[in-house]
Amino acid sequence: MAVVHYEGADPVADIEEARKQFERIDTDGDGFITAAEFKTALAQGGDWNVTESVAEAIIANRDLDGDKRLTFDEFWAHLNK
Ligand SMILES: [Ca+2]
Ligand SMILES: [Ca+2]
Repeated sequence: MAVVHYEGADPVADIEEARKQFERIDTDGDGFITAAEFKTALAQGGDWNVTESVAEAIIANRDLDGDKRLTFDEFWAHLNK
């Protein structure tokens, strides 16, 4: 299973799956996904081309309150677009 979808490619978003995915990406467990955590998660998913600035751009695209980090709500809102 893919760790992260770039553009809401998942047709059936499941909140339990999303939460597990979020917790896997949030490696320090503080409830926020940072660009660094996101980049690491993508690399673990086999996407080694993602640089920190690409990860930051993806985060910025999903970040609703502009704090450069994703909460679960922001993560989930994006999956459900
Ligand atoms: Ca974190
Ligand atoms: Ca945010």
